[in-house]
Amino acid sequence: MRLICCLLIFVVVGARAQSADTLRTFYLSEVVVKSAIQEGDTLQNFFRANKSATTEDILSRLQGVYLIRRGNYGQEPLLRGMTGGQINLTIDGMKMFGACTDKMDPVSIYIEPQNLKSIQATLGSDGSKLGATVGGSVDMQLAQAVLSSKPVSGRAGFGYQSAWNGFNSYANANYAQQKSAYYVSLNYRKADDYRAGGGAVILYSQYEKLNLSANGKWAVGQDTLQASALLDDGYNIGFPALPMDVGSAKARIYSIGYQRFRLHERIQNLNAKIYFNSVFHSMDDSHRENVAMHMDMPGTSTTAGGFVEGNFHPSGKHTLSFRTDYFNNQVLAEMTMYPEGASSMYMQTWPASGRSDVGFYLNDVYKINRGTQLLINGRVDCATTTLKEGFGMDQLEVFYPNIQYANQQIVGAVNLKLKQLIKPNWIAELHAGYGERLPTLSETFGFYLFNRYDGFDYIGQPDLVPEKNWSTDLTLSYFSDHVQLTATGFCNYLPDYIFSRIHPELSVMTPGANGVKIYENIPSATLVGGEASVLANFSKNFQFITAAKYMRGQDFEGTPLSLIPPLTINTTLRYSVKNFNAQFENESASLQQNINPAFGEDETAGYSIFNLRSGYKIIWNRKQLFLNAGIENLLDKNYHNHLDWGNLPRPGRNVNVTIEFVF
Ligand SMILES: [Cu+2]
Repeated sequence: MRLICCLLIFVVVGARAQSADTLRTFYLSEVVVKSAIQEGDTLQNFFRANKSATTEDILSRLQGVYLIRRGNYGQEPLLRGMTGGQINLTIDGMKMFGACTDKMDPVSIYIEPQNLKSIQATLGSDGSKLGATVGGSVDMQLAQAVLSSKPVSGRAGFGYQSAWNGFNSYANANYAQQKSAYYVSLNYRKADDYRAGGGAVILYSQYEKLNLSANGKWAVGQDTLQASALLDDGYNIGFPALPMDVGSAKARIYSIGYQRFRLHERIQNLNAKIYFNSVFHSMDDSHRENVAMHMDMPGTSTTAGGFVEGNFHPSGKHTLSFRTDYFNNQVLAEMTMYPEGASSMYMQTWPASGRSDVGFYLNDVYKINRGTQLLINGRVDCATTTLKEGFGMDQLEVFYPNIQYANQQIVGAVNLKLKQLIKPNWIAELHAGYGERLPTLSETFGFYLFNRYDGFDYIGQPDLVPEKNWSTDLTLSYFSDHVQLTATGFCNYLPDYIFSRIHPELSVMTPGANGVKIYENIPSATLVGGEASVLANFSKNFQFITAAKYMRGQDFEGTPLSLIPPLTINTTLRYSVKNFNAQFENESASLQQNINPAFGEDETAGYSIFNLRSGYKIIWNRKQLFLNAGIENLLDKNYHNHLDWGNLPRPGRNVNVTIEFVF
C-alpha cells in the first residue's frame, strides 16, 4: 500500500504533543517509520491498511523519494532526481551494492516490510553520515529480537492481489528470555504477469521470491551483542521494460553487532558492527521470443565492512556525534553471447574490479538558545579503486592503453543547518551544504552496457572525477492541534555531473543498438524543486493528508535531464472508529513535457487514480485477527508515470485481501 507518507505525518502529530516548544521538527523524509514492531500506534494502523505492501510502496510515499519502474519488481529509488551512485541505500547502516549491470537490484528489494523496523531518508549532501553522497541516504533498519516479558510472540498472515494473481504469505516469531532473545521471519511472494488498466496482460512481469531472516540478541552486563542473517532468493523475475529477465537472484547478508549505552563518562550510545554481504544475479533472455542473439549475463557483488558510531556526552550547548566506517566491494559481471551458427563470445561487462573506502563523519548539534539550533557536520572519505589484471583489463586497454591498476580518490562533505523557532507554532530550517561522490564501478569500468532507455551501449571512463553538489533547502513548518503544514524548496547545483556522450566512431556490440556512449563529466547540472504537505485532524475519527512534490532538472546548456518526475500529489482521507477503519486515496501526477528526446524520452500524460482500503480488527484472549480488503486503481485506468521505463502501463484494478493473526 501507498500510505507511509501519511504514516510519517502521523508521527509528526504524535510527537508534537511532547515537542511543541522545542526545535524537534519532523519531516516527511526524515522521520523514522515504525512499521512492523510496535503495536497500537497510528503508524502501525496505517500500515495495516495493506499488509501486502512492499518496501518500495513505503518508499514511494516518502517526501522527496520517487521510484523508477521497469516492471512489477525491483523498483529503483530516486531522491530528488538522483539515483544509483548518487545516493546511499543502506541496510542497518551497512553498505551493499547490486550485482546487476541494468540496476534491476537496488538493495531495497531484499527488505520485506515484515523485517523492517524503520526507514529514514536524508536528502542531499546532508545524508553523508552513511557515505559520500550528493543525493542523500536511505537507511532501512531491520527488525530485531526484542527482550520482553512475553516469552513467545509473533504474527502470521496471508495476502492476495488480483491484478497479478499474486499471493504473499509471511510469519515471524520472537522468543524472549531474561537475557537473550531470538527473532525469525519468513516471507514468500509469487506473482503472475500483471493485468494493466483496460485488461492487457503485461508479459514477462511475473516474479517469485523467498525471504528469510534471523536475529539473536544477548545482554551481557551493560553490553548487548547481536548476530543477524538475511537470505533473499528471487526466481524467474520478469522485467517487461528490459530485453532480459532474471533467472535467479540471491542475496546473503550477515552481521555481528555490539552496543553499549554508556561506554565511559564521555562516550554514549556506542554502536559497532562488522558485516559481510553478497549478491548473485543471473540475467538471461531464454524465455523471450524473437531474440536476435541469446545472451547469458551473470553478475556478482560482495561487500565486507564495519563501522563504529556513537556520541560524546553533551557538554555545554554542544552534542557531538561521530561515525567511522570502512567497506570493500568487489564486482564482476559477465556476458556470453550465442550468435546463431557461430561460436559463443565472452565479455566482462563489469570487469573484475573493486573499491575500498574508509570514511569519518562528525556532527555537532549546537543549541544556541531555546529557539535556535545549529547543526554542523562533515565527512571525508579516502577510496581506492582497483581493476584486476586479466580479461577485463585487457578489454579496456583497447580504449585506454594506459589504464591504471589502482586509483586513489578523496571526497568530502560539509553541511550547515539552522533551525529557528519563528513564532510559537512556526519553525524554519535552512540547510546549505556541499558533497561529493565517487564515480561508480559501472561508470568507471563498464564495458558495452546496453541501456534499453536510450538504446545505447555504454562504456566506462576510468578518468572520471568525483561529482559535486552545492545544495541548499529551506523548510517552513506550522503546527497546531488540528493542522500541520510543511513546505520545502530545494536547489542542487552539481559541477562535474557524470553524464555520457555519443561516440559515432565506435560500433555497437548489442544487435540493434543506436550507438555507443562513453561516460564523462559535464560542466554541471541543476536540480530544483519543492515538496509540500497538509495534515488535518478534522475530528477524532477523520484525518486528511495531502502531499505534493515537484522538481525540474537541466544540464549546463539548459537541456532537460532525463527521468525527472512530474508533479505528484497523493491525498488520503481516513475514517476510523473502534476496530474499523476505511480510507479513500487519490494518486495524481501531471503531464511531463520537460523531457530529453535524445535520451529516448517522450511526453507523458498526467493521470489520477483512486484507491479504497479498509481494515477490521477482532480481539480475543489477548490475540488479534486483522482482516483487510482494498481496491487499488478503482476505475481500472490505463496509465503510466514518466519514470516508468518504456511507457509500460501500471497495474489495472487490483482487489487485495489480507488476513493476519497476531499472538
Ligand atoms: Cu539484471
